[in-house]
Amino acid sequence: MALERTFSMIKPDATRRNLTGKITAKLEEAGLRVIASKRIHMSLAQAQAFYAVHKERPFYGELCEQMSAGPVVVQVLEGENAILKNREVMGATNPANADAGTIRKEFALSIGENSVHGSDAPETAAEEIGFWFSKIELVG
Ligand code: RTP
Ligand code: MG
Repeated sequence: MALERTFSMIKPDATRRNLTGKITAKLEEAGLRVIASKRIHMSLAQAQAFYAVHKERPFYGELCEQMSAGPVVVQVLEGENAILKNREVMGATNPANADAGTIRKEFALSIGENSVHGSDAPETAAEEIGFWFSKIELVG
């Protein structure tokens, strides 16, 4: 299979606890390569725009507040089957349901403060990468 790219974000609950390196190591150990990375503190408006797909969901307000409450690390990951592979390393949305060894099992605090985000399909991956990165920032 050809190399695929996906978007990943280390969320404020994880940057707050200084887990950027540990989480990135798990991604790299799974065979994913970080081809772009930056630490940002998004505004509430940016969080609302990024998560617009969830705007009708009951957790939308809380999610946007949490995502803009502290720094995040946005990354682009490259590898074979990167989208699915990243979802596997992340584990289930709710850490209580996440498999042993996954990022969320090891680090997540709750279903909301679950340490990482990862794109769920090729279309959303392209959209989310384009939301935070310009083409010249991707160094594969
Ligand atoms: P993500 O998009 O962040 O990679 O996570 P996901 O696909 O596993 O979860 P999704 O259903 O897309 O939800 C996006 C994020 O919203 C928060 N959430 N809170 N309180 C709740 O019931 C609830 N459900 C979801 C989580 O932070 C989740 O990652
Ligand atoms: Mg999702």
